[in-house]
Order: sequence, then structure tokens, then C-alpha cells
Amino acid sequence: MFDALSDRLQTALASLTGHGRISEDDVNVAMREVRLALLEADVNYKVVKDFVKRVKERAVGADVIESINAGQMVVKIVHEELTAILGEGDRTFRFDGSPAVIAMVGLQGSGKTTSSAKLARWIVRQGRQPMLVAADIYRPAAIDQLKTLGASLDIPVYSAEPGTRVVDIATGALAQAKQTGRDVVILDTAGRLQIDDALMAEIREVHEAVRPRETLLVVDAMVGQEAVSVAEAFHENTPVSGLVLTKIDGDARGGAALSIAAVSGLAVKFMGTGEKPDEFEVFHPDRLAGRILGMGDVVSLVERAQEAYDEKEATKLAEKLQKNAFTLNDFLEQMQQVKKMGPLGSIMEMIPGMGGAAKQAQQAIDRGDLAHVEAIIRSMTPAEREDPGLLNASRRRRIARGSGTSLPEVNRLVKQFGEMQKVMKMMRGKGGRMPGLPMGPLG
Ligand SMILES: Nc1nc2c(ncn2[C@@H]2O[C@H](COP(=O)(O)OP(=O)(O)OP(=O)(O)O)[C@@H](O)[C@H]2O)c(=O)[nH]1
Ligand SMILES: [Mg+2]
Repeated sequence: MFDALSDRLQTALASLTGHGRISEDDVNVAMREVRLALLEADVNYKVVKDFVKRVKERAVGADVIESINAGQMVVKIVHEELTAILGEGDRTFRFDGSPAVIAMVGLQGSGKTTSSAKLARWIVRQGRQPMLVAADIYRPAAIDQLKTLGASLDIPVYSAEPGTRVVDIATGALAQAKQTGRDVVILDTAGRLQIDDALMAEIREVHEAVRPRETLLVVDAMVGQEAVSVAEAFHENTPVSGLVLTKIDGDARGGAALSIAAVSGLAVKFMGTGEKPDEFEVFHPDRLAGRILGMGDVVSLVERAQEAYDEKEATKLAEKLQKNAFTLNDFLEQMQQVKKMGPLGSIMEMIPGMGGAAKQAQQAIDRGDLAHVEAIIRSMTPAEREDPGLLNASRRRRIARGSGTSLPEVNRLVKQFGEMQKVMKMMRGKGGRMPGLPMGPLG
């Protein structure tokens, strides 16, 4: 699906990979081409505009790490931003519960029945026992289609008399699953030609009755921007929780796949890459971005350079820890590193025993606590940051006021930093591994 786009992106960025330092003009020329390539691939124009703006902002004035050239750096940035638009939204697929109900909804021919069977097969691989439910009440042939698929995959299929209401099929299926020990129930619903009130009402009714863990909207990537509008309409009117993007293997221009999550706010959770039951994947935005950009070698080159750079920083930090010169300033800087690097925050992970701290810091950042820690530390004088021993009661009150936090929060941060230093001192004594850091008002 992405061949043409892929070629154009590579040509546009190839002009950059040659030289050393990069100028704003170079970025502008390359990004003009990238912009055209995306628009021609039918990517939503607002998504394109945002994308180009973000890449430019990051590329001009980016820190180019030694050992790679600026053009390679831009390729890496484009890859990251592509990953970001593809991966918009919460992509977690939830199928816990006994049984967990998964409802598959969507327009006619989008691939609901095929995807239901594919998903059931995937769920078996996760070690659970799914049951397929023919909730298509309009066409007896649809029930047979699902039965055939179920039989070929050795997965039971529940069906009811034609004419039974979808809600009744769903509750009946749930009861049967409980009786027979199936722990995931997949409802394959009927397709409609268009989005109408009756369809939306039916989805909401099913939701009320059996509380699906997921209501997945199946959309056909081949229909282009139309798929994006469908996703938006469903998202506004029903409790849809995510998307299954089918027919990625088709020859459409791919714009829908690229913009659907960013425009609709619904995360793509799975994608269908063919008609066969195993042509189905958990949606990995970074892999798809890699496939689209087709410059995997450059991306991994930059990643390796980045790691080498981080390792050097980690060594510096480890030396500081050895000398007991780790201050609140370093603490703040580390937190920001983790924030910058995202969930894979690597500096802390490279220091033996600090992986747990990286995870705690990440959780704290996800909760938004970092802002408080940052504010507290920034409200301290340089001397206080070097030596928290100076922090008497009146200074702490001043810091709480200055940072817009509270005295208990300041106390907690100071106390936990003190404990952290103690632990470090102890570990230095024993020469052993360091346990996870207690993280300020965060932990
Ligand atoms: N190439 C390709 N074809 C697919 C994919 N997913 C589904 N199809 C095909 O699309 C057609 C429709 O798929 P169905 O699963 O029957 O679609 P549906 O949404 O259940 O259709 P209705 O129940 O009629 O609304 C079938 O011919 C499938 O083989 C995919 O990922 N790639
Ligand atoms: Mg069907």
C-alpha cells in the first residue's frame, strides 16, 4: 500500500543524507517534498501540516550527536514523528474478565467477520479460550461464513435463530460462554451500508447490556479518507474503543492508515494484512513507520549513535555517584532525561540497578508529578540544591510558596532525596548493586 509514498519520502530525504551540518533552507526544501508526498498519498491535510511543522521545529536547531550527520538526524526525526501520528491514542487491547466481551462493529464489507476470526485465533495464541458469536441477524449466509471460519480454526461459534435481537444474542452468548468455560466472547455484528441512527443505537444498546471490554470499529483502509470520516462519526456517537484497520495489503495510497488515528482520536489496535486468518497483526506504529519510510538502516544507525552518546553520559553520572557528588540538580536533570527519552529512558537503565528508578520516574512523569518536583527544585537557591542540609523550616515554607506546591510535598522530596543519598553511600560501601531510587513526592 505504501510503495509510492515510500519512494517519494526516500527521494525527498536522500538529498539531506549527504552533507554535514544542515541549514534551515535544506530542511525547508526536503520538507516541501515530504509534504507533497504525504498529500499525494491522501493523508489528511491537517495531519500533514502539523507533521511538517513538528519535524521542522525539531530538525532546525536539533542537537546533532557526534558521529552522525544532520541529514541522518532528520530521517530519524521524520521516523519518530511518523510513529507518533500512526500511534495516536491508547493502543492497549483489553480482554481481561471472565468472560471479556469484544464487539466488532463497522460498515458492510469492512472485514468484521474475517477480523473476528483472526482476532479469535490471535486470542488463542495469548492462551485464552475465545468463542465467536454470529450476531449478524440479517443474513443467514453470514452465520454460515462465521461457522466455516470457526470450524477451520477449531473455535466454537454461537448463533441464534434469524431475527433474534442483537442484544439478546449477546446476552445469550455470554451465558453460554460462562457455562462452557469460554473466557472471551467475540461478537461479529451485521454491517450496514451507511452510518445511521439505528446502527448507533444498536451499538449503544449492546454496550449497556453486556459491557464489552472493547468495541472495535473495523475500517477498510482501501476506502481512503472515507474511512477517516467513518471513524470520526462512530467515535462521536458510540462507545467505540479502538480500530481494526483492514486491507492494508491493498493498493490504495495509504493516507487513511496514516491519518485515521490522528484525526479520529481512536487508536488503531490491530491491522489486517490479507485475507488469510494469520494475516493479522497487533498494530506497531514504529514498525509501520519503518516500513513506510524504508530507511531502517539510517534509523538504527542514529539509534546506535544515540546509545553510545547516552552511555558516555551514564558513565559521567556513575562517576558522580561514586564521588557522592550527586545533587538535586543532577536529580532534576535525570528526571528530564527520562522525560525526553520517553518510555525507553535509557541513561538510568544503563546504570546497574537503576532500571527500577527509571520506571518509577517514568510513572511519575506519566502522572504529571515531575512538574511539581521540577518546580520545587527550581525554587531552591543554588546553594540549597547543592546542600539540602541548609533547608530549615522557613526556607522550606518559602520554597513551597515559590513553587506553588505544599510544605508536605517539599518535605517529602527532601526526605526522599536524603534517603536516596544514604542508600547510595551504603551501596558504595558494599560495592553492590543499587536498588531503585525513591522518587520524591512521586513514589
Ligand atoms: N486483502 C484483504 N482482504 C480482506 C481483509 N480483511 C477482510 N478482507 C476481505 O474483505 C471481504 C469482506 O470481509 P468480511 O469479513 O466478510 O466483511 P464484513 O465486514 O464481515 O462484511 P459484512 O458482514 O457483509 O458487513 C472478504 O472478501 C474478505 O476476505 C484484509 O485485511 N486484506
Ligand atoms: Mg460479516
